[in-house]
Amino acid sequence: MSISTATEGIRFAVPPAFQIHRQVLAKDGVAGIRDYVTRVLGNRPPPAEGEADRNWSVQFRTLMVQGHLKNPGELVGVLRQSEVPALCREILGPGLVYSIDKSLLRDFNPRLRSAPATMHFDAHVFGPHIPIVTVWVPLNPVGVDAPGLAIATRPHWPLDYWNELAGRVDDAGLLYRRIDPGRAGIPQDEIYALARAEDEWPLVEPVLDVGDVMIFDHQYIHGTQPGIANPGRRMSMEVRVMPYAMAQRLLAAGLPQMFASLD
Ligand SMILES: O=C(O)CCC(=O)C(=O)O
Repeated sequence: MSISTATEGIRFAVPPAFQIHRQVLAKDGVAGIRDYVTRVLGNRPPPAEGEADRNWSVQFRTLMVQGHLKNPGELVGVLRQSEVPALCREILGPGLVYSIDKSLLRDFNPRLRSAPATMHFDAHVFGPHIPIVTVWVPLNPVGVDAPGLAIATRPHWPLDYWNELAGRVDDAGLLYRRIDPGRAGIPQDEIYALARAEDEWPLVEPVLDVGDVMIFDHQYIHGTQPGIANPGRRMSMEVRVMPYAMAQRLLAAGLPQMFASLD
């Protein structure tokens, strides 16, 4: 595939958000989620010899089905009691929900050979036409010793990969036919090679502490931060937020998923 990276000429009704907010979450609340992740993911079996660990994330919905989680508010309450809903309202407007199916917890453990998330747009989850942000919450410090995220500072970059997502929306302009999840990810080295060819380096690897959140629009490509020499274990939570009215339309069109209120 030939890659073009120009983003000039793209007009945004609302500029896609890319924000870091420091010390907005209660540290004891974050520690509670970290203990929870340790309980639900910490004892997973190691992968088979020579295999990578691909079971280092779990969706809220799966936890509910397994009986580990009665109410996703047990996890998202830490965000709801912070300024995060107001920050999301500034971006998306009033009346917000989060996805129970597509919000998740992660336990990246190099000892188990956890496979880094390759680069992707979160737009491949619901489709590029849906207004949505990811609230990414580190549960331990990331960016120096433990891998956080590598994320592009330019929406729709690389453009050809973004364009691949467009055109997969149904005729009613609502439901999105997902790219095969196995193909939705793009190897980090390919993205870093493209970045090297750019005049302005388009990737950042934010250093985040417990209590910080990163909020980014699904139009930014990102993946697990590569390149840390002896990476430490990292736990995190990612919550995908969209307008209630949008979720209602998706549900009415038959999307078999669950949402809960962020407000
Ligand atoms: O936590 C990671 O390493 C990947 C996170 C991710 O892919 C996401 O937030 O969509």
